[in-house]
Order: sequence, then C-alpha cells, then structure tokens
Amino acid sequence: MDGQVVAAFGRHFEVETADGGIVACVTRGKKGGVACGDRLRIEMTGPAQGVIKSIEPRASLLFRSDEFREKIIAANVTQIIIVVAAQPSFYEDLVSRCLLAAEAAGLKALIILNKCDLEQETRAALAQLQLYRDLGYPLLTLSAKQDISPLRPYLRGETSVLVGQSGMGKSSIINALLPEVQAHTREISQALNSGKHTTTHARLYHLDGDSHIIDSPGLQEFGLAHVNAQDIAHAFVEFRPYLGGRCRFSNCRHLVEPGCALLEAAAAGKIDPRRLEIYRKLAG
Ligand SMILES: Nc1nc2c(ncn2[C@@H]2O[C@H](COP(=O)(O)OP(=O)(O)O)[C@@H](O)[C@H]2O)c(=O)[nH]1
Ligand SMILES: [Mg+2]
Ligand SMILES: [Zn+2]
Repeated sequence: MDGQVVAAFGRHFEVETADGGIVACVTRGKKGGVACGDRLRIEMTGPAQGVIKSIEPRASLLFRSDEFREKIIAANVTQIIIVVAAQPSFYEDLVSRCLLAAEAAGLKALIILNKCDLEQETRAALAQLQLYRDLGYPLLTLSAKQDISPLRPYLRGETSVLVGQSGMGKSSIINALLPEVQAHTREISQALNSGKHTTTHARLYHLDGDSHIIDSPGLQEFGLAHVNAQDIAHAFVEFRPYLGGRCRFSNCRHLVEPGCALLEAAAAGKIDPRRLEIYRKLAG
C-alpha cells in the first residue's frame, strides 16, 4: 500500500493512505531517516497498523546537521517559511542559517515576522530584518492572532514547512489556517496511541488538493555541517557575483586570502558584516 508520512515521532509514524485513512507505522530494524512528508510503501500488520517497506525518491529533503549527526526536518517540501517574532526575541543567526539551508536544498524561502500586533517591538524587529528583504527574500508581517489571510497567497500550490524557535507562533499559524483540523488530528493521534511517544514532532496538514503545510518542532540551532565549503558560499545569494574565478587564487576560501573578490566587496561595504560573520563561522 502507498502512503505519506503526516506525523513523525522518532521511529513511529502516522501514514496517510490514498483513501485518507491513517495507519500507525514503525520502521523495521534500525532503519531511520524517514521524515514527515515522505511518500512510502507500507505493509499492513494489523488494523490501522503497518510497517514501512520503502521510501519513494524525494523531490527535496530539508535537514540540519552538526559534526555528529543529521536531523531530517521534512521531505518533499517546496518552501521554507521561517517564523520569527519580536517577542520573545529571536536569534538572527538562525534566520540566515535557515535561508542558507533553503538555498542549499533548492527551496523557496519566506520570512514571517509574526505578532505584528505588538507594534513597538515589531518596528525594531523589522529594521533588523530589512537586510533579508534587501537580499530579495519576501518578508511578511503577520498577526496569526488577528488575521491570517495575508499568508494564504504564499501557500497556494506549495508544500511549506514552518521552521523557527519555539514561541514564535508556528502552531498558532497552523491553528489559524485550519482551526478545526488540529483538534481532529489530536484525536486520531490519541486513538492510534502514536501521540504518546513525544509531543514535539513534525506534522503535515492539507490546505487544499495541492497546498500542504508542515509544522515542525522549535529549533535553537541549525547546523549546516552537511553543506560543503563551496556550496556554502553559493548559498549566500549576495556572494554569487563575486564567486566563480573572480579571486586571485582559484582555491580561494574567501577568508584571509589576498586578492579575494568577496573580501574586497565586503571591504567596499557591498556585503553586510552580519552575513560575512556567519560565513566565517561556517567556512572557517
Ligand atoms: N500577540 C501575539 N501572540 C501570538 C501570536 N501568535 C502566537 N502568539 C502567542 O505566542 C505563543 C507561542 O505560540 P505557538 O504557536 O505555540 O508558537 P510555536 O512554539 O512557534 O509553535 C503563544 O502564547 C501564542 O498565543 C500573535 O500573532 N500575536
Ligand atoms: Mg509549536
Ligand atoms: Zn575569495
């Protein structure tokens, strides 16, 4: 039978089948690496229970990693939505890192500044985020509590994943988009008993036939150890004009080398120091 992972709890998964039914699945043996959004072949082992036989090839895979391990966030998404809010304060580094992960995975990116009903705090956050707007990333100010409608056009035809620190309002956004669905999925989860494994998990919701959205657990860090040095530089959209043989040395790492086109551009004020700093951390 074919299905799609709509919730991932470690080694336990809820898989939605073509008829809309939900099957509680496990992976056999130690096979890991199944993510929310994955399309699968499963084998039924009981009523509403099954095992995962194989994963279909993925159109995309979003993950983060440090030097020790990789953490898959979602599979088959087309867009990353980075959710920040003025309160509690957010780590700007994380915004850049999520954008880099989006570029490395070939995904669209959207930044949401949520809780814009908190007007004073929002003004300061907007000034901070102007950099990303200047880089060409869409930035939407939103109050999930007051009006979710400005977000809807961005979601049409996309499979989006909401990422960000906890407390920014990711789940509130889902709740505003799909007020009834959330309670309903909780009930199914309880009935299947798959919800007991952990409360922090990724879950996919259907907005319409070809628009879907994944809520993911809050993250504090976004390691990019899986992106190699060359791809990292290219993931900085504003670096691209200075890459590809513009430096004196063909193996330039753009860190300390003389005659580096990128460092010259930075010295001329064409690259924001915040971004260069992140690059140094990642490539150094
Ligand atoms: N003022 C305000 N608070 C919000 C808004 N959206 C979410 N919150 C609050 O922010 C807190 C965290 O929201 P939640 O959706 O759980 O964040 P998540 O951890 O990113 O999923 C909750 O107390 C929400 O009520 C908003 O638009 N305005
Ligand atoms: Mg949440
Ligand atoms: Zn260089």
